[in-house]
Parts: sequence; C-alpha cells; structure tokens
Amino acid sequence: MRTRAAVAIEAGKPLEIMEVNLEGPKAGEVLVEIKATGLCHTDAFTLSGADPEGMFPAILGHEGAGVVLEVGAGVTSLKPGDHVIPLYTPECRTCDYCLNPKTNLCQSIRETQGAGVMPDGTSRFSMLDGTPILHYMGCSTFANHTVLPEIALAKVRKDAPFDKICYIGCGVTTGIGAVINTAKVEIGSKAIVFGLGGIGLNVLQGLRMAGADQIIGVDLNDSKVEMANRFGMTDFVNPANVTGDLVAHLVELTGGGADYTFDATGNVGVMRTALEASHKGWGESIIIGVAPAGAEISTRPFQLVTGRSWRGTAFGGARGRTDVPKIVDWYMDGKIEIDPMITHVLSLDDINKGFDLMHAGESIRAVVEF
Ligand code: NAD
Ligand code: AHE
Ligand code: ZN
Repeated sequence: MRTRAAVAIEAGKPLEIMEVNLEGPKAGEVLVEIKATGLCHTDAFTLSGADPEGMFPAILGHEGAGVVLEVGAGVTSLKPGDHVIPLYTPECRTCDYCLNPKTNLCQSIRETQGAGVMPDGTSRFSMLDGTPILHYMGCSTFANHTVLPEIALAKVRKDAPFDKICYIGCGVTTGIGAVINTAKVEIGSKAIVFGLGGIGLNVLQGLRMAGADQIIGVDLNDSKVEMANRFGMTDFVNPANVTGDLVAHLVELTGGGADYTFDATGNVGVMRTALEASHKGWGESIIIGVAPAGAEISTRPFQLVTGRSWRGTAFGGARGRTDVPKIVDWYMDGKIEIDPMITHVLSLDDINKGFDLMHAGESIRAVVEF
C-alpha cells in the first residue's frame, strides 16, 4: 500500500512529507493506522545527528496511538479494529530480560530495532523509487500507517482519545514510571526534577501521586513555571538566577540534599548537579535524559562512596503490554492529567513547526493528528 509520512532524509534537515510504499505485515507483525503521534525530544535528538544509532533515510516518531488494520500469520493477541499504542520497549514475555523482574528492557528484537529494520532484517517502508526507508525505535509513528511486531503493541480501551493517549507511548509513562517503577519514591520524600519539559512534568505528577512532600523543579526557562506548579511543583529554581554554587543552593533548599533527583534534560553537566544535589548516605539520582554521542558523565567517586547512587531508566521501567493499558485507565479515570501538556495540535504537513516550537521552548507536547 501507499501511505503518507514525514521522512528524515538526512541529519539536520527538516522532515519531508511524502507518499511512501508500505509492505503488509509478515508473520508475527501487525499493520497499524496511526491516528495521532506526539513529538518527543528524542525524535529531535536523532534528527539532529547526535544519536549514535541514528540512520537515514528513516521515518521517526515513537509516541503514537492507532488502530489495527491487519495482522500477519501467527498473531494471536490482536485483531483488526483493536486500539493500540506502539512500544519502543517491547514485551515478549519470554526472553531472559522479560523473565527478570529487575528490568523492563526486553531484548528479543533490540538488535534489529536499533538497526532500523523489522525482526527479519528488512524494512517495510520504501520511497516510491524503491529506495528503502528505515524504521525508527521499532515504531515509525510519523507515518499514517506503520508495521510493528505484535510484541511491540499495547492493546488499549477503545473509548480513550488517540490525540491524548499517544503521549502515554513515551512521555507520560517515562516520567511517571521513573518515579514509581525506577525510584520507587516513598511518601514524604524530597525530590528535585531537572528539566520541566514533556518528561519532567510527568515526573512531577508521578511525585505528587507518590506523596512526595517537597518537589523542586529546576529549569532555565521561567515560562515552564505555571505548568509545573499545576503538576505538583512546590519550589522553582532557575539556575541562571542562583548566585554561587547550584548544588550548594539545592542542598540548602532541601535541608541536606534530596532523597531523589531526576535528570530530564539530557545535559551531562546537569546530570552531575543532580547526583551531587542528592542526599549524602541515601540519595538516588535517576538519569532519564538522553545525551549526545560522545558525551560522558563524571563526578568524584567520593560522591558514590558516601552513599549517593546513580541510576537510569528507559520508558520509566514500564513493561508496555502490561503497564500501558493501566496508565490509559488512570488517564480515563482522572488519576493523571494529560490534556494541559498537549499545547499544540498540528497536521502532518506542519510537523516541522512542532520541532521549531520544541527548540524555542514554546511547547510541552506538540501532537500530530492524521
Ligand atoms: P523538552 O525539550 O520538552 O524538555 C527539556 C527541558 O529541559 C526544557 O524545559 C528545557 O528548558 C530544560 N533544560 C534544558 N537545559 C537545561 C539546563 N541546563 N538546566 C535546566 N533545564 C534545562 O524534552 P523532553 O521531551 O521532556 O525530553 C527530555 C529528555 O528526556 C531528552 O533528553 C529526551 O531525549 C529524554 N527522554 C528519555 C526517555 C527515556 O526513556 N530515558 C524517554 C523520553 C525522553
Ligand atoms: N540510541 C541512543 C539512546 C537513545 C535512548 O536512550 N533511548 C531510550 C528511549 S528515549 C525515548 O524518548 C531507551 O529506551 N533506551 C533503551 C534502548 O534500548 O534503546 C544511543 O545513545 O545509542
Ligand atoms: Zn520519547
């Protein structure tokens, strides 16, 4: 079939909207009509050329929601008409990783996913002249139709609006999951969230759900304050307005350091500040942000010797097929909020405007509706 997609032709160039060929689902695969997709900073990061795994031409996008149109041979858990959210972290339920309760990082198709192809080693997308186009994070939601492995789709209820629940495909689950699954924040905790964008705001609402007492937000952009307050922030710090050492300021504000800190910026300097602003003896710092190729984190080992720990999280530690339908229920039941964070709704033709808004710090989430 043919479908419309925003294609990343090469690093650093705007996406090009075009008709592309899409082959139907092979064994174990599913054809999905994407109804809506969010724009995550990770899409911009890969498009910029900073992603060591970034390859072109590719169809980016990993925060989508849609409807199953067709299933390949052997698919048993999905049927045409089912509503689904694509999963860049799949859940096969049989690999060593899925069988280990300490991780959500299913590895059953990680190698081919990272290479931009389906598990059989080939792409389903091509240009009209036959040039193959790579998949991205196993999802490629910047296309009106896409093909995914069955294990990379969460089946969700049919009354949930696509233009909101697409955000559960990455940002919402990553932020809330970092608090609940990864850090396992206790009631009464003190926490600091660095970066109050599409991920950081969801860390805030996760902390509020977990019953944290002090929730400090740190961002260079003052315009994020209003939304952050709405999602549970109790104190705001703009590093540009701090005279002297930022770590010392945060340690003083928390009365000795935070129980938990979260980096949602992708800046390795911020990651160091986050680790060092966590409490001596027990503070945990969770890295969510994705850093560019070649970037490395550093601190004095003494920071760890004296009881702080550095950890990371992918997709908020969530097991997608199991946890994503529950998070959709939380949204539908009013336990979490999504709507205010979707600040812009665009057509596919205007997708590059969404990236401009992100880079200008003017959007939280821009969503493309098909
Ligand atoms: P975003 O652009 O919406 O938000 C980033 C925020 O960080 C902005 O508000 C910006 O003003 C702020 N910021 C930038 N530099 C800063 C600094 N030096 N100090 C303080 N604040 C600063 O991006 P997003 O969509 O929220 O994504 C955030 C990060 O999380 C990105 O690196 C993204 O790739 C990553 N991410 C990781 C996962 C995961 O599974 N680990 C999932 C999704 C996104
Ligand atoms: N490809 C990059 C790393 C990108 C990365 O860390 N991706 C996160 C999800 S970001 C979603 O917005 C992730 O899940 N990582 C785990 C994995 O297996 O990719 C690089 O540095 O090579
Ligand atoms: Zn993302």
